[in-house]
Amino acid sequence: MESAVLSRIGLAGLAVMGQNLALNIAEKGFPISVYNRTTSKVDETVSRASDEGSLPVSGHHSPREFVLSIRRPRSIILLVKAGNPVDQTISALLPFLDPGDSIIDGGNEWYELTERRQREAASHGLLYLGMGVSGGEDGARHGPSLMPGGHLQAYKNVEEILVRAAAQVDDGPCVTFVGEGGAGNFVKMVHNGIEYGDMQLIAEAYDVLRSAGGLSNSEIAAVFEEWNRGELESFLVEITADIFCVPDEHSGGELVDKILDKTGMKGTGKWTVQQAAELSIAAPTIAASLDSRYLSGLKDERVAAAEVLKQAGMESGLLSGRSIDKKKLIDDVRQALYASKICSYAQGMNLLRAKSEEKGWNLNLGELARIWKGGCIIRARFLDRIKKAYERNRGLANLIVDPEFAREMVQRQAAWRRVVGLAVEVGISTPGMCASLAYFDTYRRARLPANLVQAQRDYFGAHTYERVDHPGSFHTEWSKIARKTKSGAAGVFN
Ligand code: 2AM
Repeated sequence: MESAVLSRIGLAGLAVMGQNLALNIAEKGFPISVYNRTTSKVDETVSRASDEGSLPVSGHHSPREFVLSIRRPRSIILLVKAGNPVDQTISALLPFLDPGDSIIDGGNEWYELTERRQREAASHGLLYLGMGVSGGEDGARHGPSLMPGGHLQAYKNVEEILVRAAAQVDDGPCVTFVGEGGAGNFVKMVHNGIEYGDMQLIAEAYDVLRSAGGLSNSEIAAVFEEWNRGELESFLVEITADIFCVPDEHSGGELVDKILDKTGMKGTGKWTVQQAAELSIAAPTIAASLDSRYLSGLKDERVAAAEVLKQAGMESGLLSGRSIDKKKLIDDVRQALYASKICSYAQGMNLLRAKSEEKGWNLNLGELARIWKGGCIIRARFLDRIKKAYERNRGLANLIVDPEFAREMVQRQAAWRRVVGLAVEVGISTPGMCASLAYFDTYRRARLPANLVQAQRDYFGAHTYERVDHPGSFHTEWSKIARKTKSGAAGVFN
């Protein structure tokens, strides 16, 4: 009797993401119960459900009523602020949950907190998932990319729902069971780190086109629109083209020129860089993107520095006298952006692999690239190529050495060097492109000057070194021998 009115699933936390995901799930035919601490948002969601096509959403004002309205074994998605609010929401629901029920945290949670909550949930017989959700408001409503990790059974209980609610691409829904523990949150964190890189690289492309190429906003819009029809086709390139078309209602011109040049952030990029450092994985493009956000925040200092350096003789027009072939520059920047992006993704993927090895998550990098093809902010045509690269070789050491990507990098490197060279010469900071190029040039070189650093370490700290021609570790009395040698031989300057 009662089961006829019970919901298939519940969702607690009805801010923008929660509301939209609840409506999406309901639209796919799964009756859903919703709850929010501030109950006006419950009523708002129910009213939207009615406006958007009598969707099966039932609103509840108390945690008890909410939990009891869901069919057992219950699955409840939480979309509340990460951190304490998740614990507080779980505490509110816990007295009414039964063994076998599942909690699915869809926030951008730190993966270790998810693992802690998983253990606590298990002590109550509950199952737990930490699920990355990407795609913003629109993605949540019409099909996000979903990255669930934790208890496999908790995933199985909602698989049919997630598969329908996720974005759909040519090779399936953008959801997969990522792995155990906090794997879902970790993968979402790295996704966001990669997103920082993509946004920074696009911003640098814009800066070179604007500052060196002298392109107007409408010309830049046309360039990005054109790029979105080729290898760079992606959500971020598409929205970037739109941004340059939006006029400023207040004072004419385009709105983009009136926006204060200070970037906000919520922390997942910082976590990505911290994790990369913890795991000894080089992620210079992502780190450069994070640093750029920090430096962008120092607006007042930058304005003052510009003035001090002008007084000190810094020329503002380093470009003067240079003739720039606009068409060639645009084509070079496209290639530089693409090659830089490959290096950035290579860093993110290698970070995922290192964590997977540490935690035993057995992450499938090709499958992760696949579920990022739709729904999420970094969705892009070339993710299909990344997927295929890992399908060809699951143990691929680095995307750069996949034969197809290797060929593309070589084809683009001359243009890439021209763009970075020009930017360096005329003083347009391109930290992301420079970091990517340096990553490429470091990774591809069979011999680095690390021999000298080893010698220095052994000189002052007796840290020992290995030799290229004999096994074992060696130590040399550098200063003694150097003194003797110097006293015996005339230097070139003597
Ligand atoms: P609220 O509407 O009652 O503020 C994003 O802020 C979401 O997280 C909102 O749904 C918000 O609920 C919820 N949230 C924030 N802090 C919370 C807390 N301590 N307990 C429960 N929900 C919280």
